[in-house]
Amino acid sequence: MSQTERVLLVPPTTIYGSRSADFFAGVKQTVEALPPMGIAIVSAMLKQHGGFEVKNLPGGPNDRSLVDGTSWADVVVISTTLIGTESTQGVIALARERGKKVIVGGYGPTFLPEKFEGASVVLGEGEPVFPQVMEDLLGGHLQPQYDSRGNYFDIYNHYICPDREILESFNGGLLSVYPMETQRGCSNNCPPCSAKKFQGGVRVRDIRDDIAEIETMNIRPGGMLFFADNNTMHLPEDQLYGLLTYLSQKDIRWATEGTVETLIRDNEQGGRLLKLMSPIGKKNGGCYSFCYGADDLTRKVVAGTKEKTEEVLPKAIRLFREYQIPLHVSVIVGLDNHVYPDSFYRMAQILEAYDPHHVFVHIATPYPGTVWGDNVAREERLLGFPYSDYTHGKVVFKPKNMESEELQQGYYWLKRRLTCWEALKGLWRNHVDLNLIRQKPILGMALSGIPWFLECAAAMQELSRQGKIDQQVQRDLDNDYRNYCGRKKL
Ligand code: B12
Repeated sequence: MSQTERVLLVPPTTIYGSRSADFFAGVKQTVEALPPMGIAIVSAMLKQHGGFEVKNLPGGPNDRSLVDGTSWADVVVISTTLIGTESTQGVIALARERGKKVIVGGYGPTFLPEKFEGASVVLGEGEPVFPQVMEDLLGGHLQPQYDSRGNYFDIYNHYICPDREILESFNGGLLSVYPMETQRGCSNNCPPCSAKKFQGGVRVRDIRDDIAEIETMNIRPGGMLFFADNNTMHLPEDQLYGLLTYLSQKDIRWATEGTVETLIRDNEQGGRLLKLMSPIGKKNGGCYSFCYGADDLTRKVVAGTKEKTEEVLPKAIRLFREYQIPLHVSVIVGLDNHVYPDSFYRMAQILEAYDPHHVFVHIATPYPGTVWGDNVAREERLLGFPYSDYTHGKVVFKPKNMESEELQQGYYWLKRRLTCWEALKGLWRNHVDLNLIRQKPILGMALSGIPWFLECAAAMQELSRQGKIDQQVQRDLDNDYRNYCGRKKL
C-alpha cells in the first residue's frame, strides 16, 4: 500500500437525454447543472482526515478522463442516485478490472445495495460511518457494507461543509451556482419521494454556521446560491427571517424549493419574508427561482402532507407574481388515483387558469424504498426498464387506472398544452415584461418563462419527429378537452 491513498472522486451521473430533445437536453444540462454536494462532503472528510490525495471527475462517470483517473487512483469513490445505477456499475467494473478498491454511496446504493456488487457500499448519510470507512481503507480491511440508515448526523453541532474546491471545479460556465444545505429531512411524507425516507424528519443547521459557510464562498458576480434543501420554508421562522435578512443585505441571488404555506401566512401578516425574497428593489439579490412541488392537482389535499392543498396554489401564484419571484410549479401525472384522460384535462384546466411562470411535468416514477415505489414493485407493476430511464419523462411502470401508453401520451399532451400557440400568446401577454428584460435581463427572462417554454416546445418537436407522439391520439385529446372544459368549470 502507498503511504497516501490516491482517491478518484466520481460525482453522480446526469441524464437528460430521454427527457428532452438532444440539443436542448444539452442546453438544459448546462443551465441546470448543479455542483454535487454529496461527493464534495466526502472529499472534505477525506481531506480533514489526512492520508489521502484527492482528484475529482467534473464530468461524472461519462467524463473522458475516467480511464486515466481510474488508472491513477488506488481507490475510486462514487456518489450516485438511482438514475446513475448502470453507469456506476460500469465504473465499478472498470476499476475492479484494474484491481482498484471501490466505495459507493448516495441514494442509489442506499435503496438498492445489491446492484453495486464489487464495491464497498455505504448506506445512508456518509458522515456517521465515514471515519470508520477511512480507518478501514488505510488499514487495508475495507468492509463490504457500512450502514448509517436511521443514524441521522447531528448537523446542528457538527455539520461538515462540502469541499468548495471540488464544487468550484464544476463552475466553469456563464452561470456559477453555489449549492449549500440549511437543513436535512422533511416534515411531509409524500409517498413517491425518496428524501424523507433517506433523511428522516427536519434537522436544521445553526444559522451562524450557515452564514459562516456563505461567507467562505466569495460568490462571483452573477453567481447564485442554491439551497439543496427539501423545503427551505420549513426552517424555524426566526432562522428563516435571519437568513433572508442576511441574503438581502448582502444582495445575494438565490434559489430554492419549498412549500408555500409559510409565505401565504407571511403575506397576511404584512409580507416581511416576501419583501426580503423579492428581487425588486435589489441590485442583484433576491430569490430568482422557487420550486413548489404541487404534485397532484387532482386532489383537494395531496397525500402525505397537510400543506399542499387545492387552495394554496392560486394564492401562491398570485403572490409570486406580485413580488416578482420566478415560480416553478411541478406536477406529477400517473399516480394511482389518476384516470385517463380526465386527470390530464383537470390539470391542464387548473394550470391554464392560474398560469404560473413555469410548470415542470413529471411522470410518476416508482423509486425503490419509497412507500409508493415499493407498492408498485410488490404489485408487480414494474416494466423492467433500466434505472437510467427513471427520468420522469418515460413511463417505467403499469399505472393503476390507465394503460402505460395512455400515461405516456397524456403526459405529452399536457406538455403540448403548456407550449401550444394559445400558451405562447398567454405567456407574451401575462409574463413578458420588455422593460424589465432590458433593465434586469436575468430576472426578466426568468419571470417570462421563455427559456423553459422554448426548451419544452423544442423537446416536443423532436419527440414528434422521432414518432413518439401519436398525432391521432393528440388530436382526439385536443377535441375532447374542449368538450371537457364546456362540461366542467373550474
Ligand atoms: C439538488 C437536487 C437536484 C439538482 C442536482 C443536484 C446535483 N448536482 O447533485 C437537480 C435539480 C439538477 C436535480 C435533478 C434531478 N433529481 Co434531484 N435532488 C436534489 C436534492 C433536492 C438535493 C441533493 C443534495 O445536494 N443533497 C445534499 C447532499 C449533501 O446529500 P447527498 O447527495 O444525498 O449526499 C449525502 C448522502 O447521500 C451520502 N453520500 C452521497 N454520496 C456518497 C458517496 C460516498 C462514497 C459516501 C460514503 C456517502 C455518500 O453522504 C452525503 C452526506 O450525508 C435531492 C433531495 C435531497 N434533499 O437530498 C434531490 C434528489 C436527489 N433528486 C432526485 C431526482 C429523482 C432527480 C431527477 C431524476 C428529477 C428529474 N427528472 O427532474 C433529476 C436527475 C438529474 C440527473 N441525475 O440527471 C431524487 C433521487 C431519488 C433516488 N432514489 O435516486 C431526490 C432524492 C429527490 C426526491 N424527492 O426523491 N436534483
